[in-house]
Amino acid sequence: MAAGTPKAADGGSHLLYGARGSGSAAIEAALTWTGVPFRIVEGATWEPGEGFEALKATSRLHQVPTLVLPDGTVMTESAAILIHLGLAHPASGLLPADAPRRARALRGLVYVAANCYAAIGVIDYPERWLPASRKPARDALVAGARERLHALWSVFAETFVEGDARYLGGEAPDALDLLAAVVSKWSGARAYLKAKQPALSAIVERLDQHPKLQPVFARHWS
Ligand SMILES: N[C@@H](CCC(=O)N[C@@H](CS)C(=O)NCC(=O)O)C(=O)O
Repeated sequence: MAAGTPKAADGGSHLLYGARGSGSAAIEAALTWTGVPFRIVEGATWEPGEGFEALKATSRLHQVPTLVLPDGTVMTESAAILIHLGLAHPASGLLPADAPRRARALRGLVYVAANCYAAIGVIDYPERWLPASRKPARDALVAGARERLHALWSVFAETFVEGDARYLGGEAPDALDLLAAVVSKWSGARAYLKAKQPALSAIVERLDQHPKLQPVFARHWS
């Protein structure tokens, strides 16, 4: 994967700012799934360097994933990026063609981003909510956010897992599978799901092993 400092995508390809083990894995998986050409620039808050400097010049919150479209449009927010890719590539199945199923997938994508991903932001960066001088309160905030995150995953499982479906999308994965599989990697969620929500646990583990996506996940989590 090429590192570099381009601010906009060029040559007709998407440019993904990302880092190993981060939320960029969901977008990398979606780009791989659709088959569109893309390049990766490695960089993140915790990975300073040339790539991170380019990311800082591209996106105000300096977060990954940030995707630069071939026309130079900058996209952040995982759920929005996945929805965009699904709309731009309808044949990919990232978004279901059937309107009720698509509505359900959109609901799930926003649920994961607004609830689960947001809780992880509190767990990873409590200093953004409480100053260092308030260490006991900060520790309590992290513990509470982690507990809330796990409860949010239970609500997700109870709302979005259908019977003994192979994936959240049904027989084949969709964008919701990709986001749920990646965001559930953090803050003990996979162990929690294994113990409390075995059907969702089986789905995300199945997705990890999907032949088209396994190389992406292996690059991020090996
Ligand atoms: N709302 C964003 C959250 C993205 C996010 O929190 N990304 C993390 C990595 S997984 C990040 O870059 N954190 C660094 C920071 O916030 O400084 C989304 O849904 O994509």
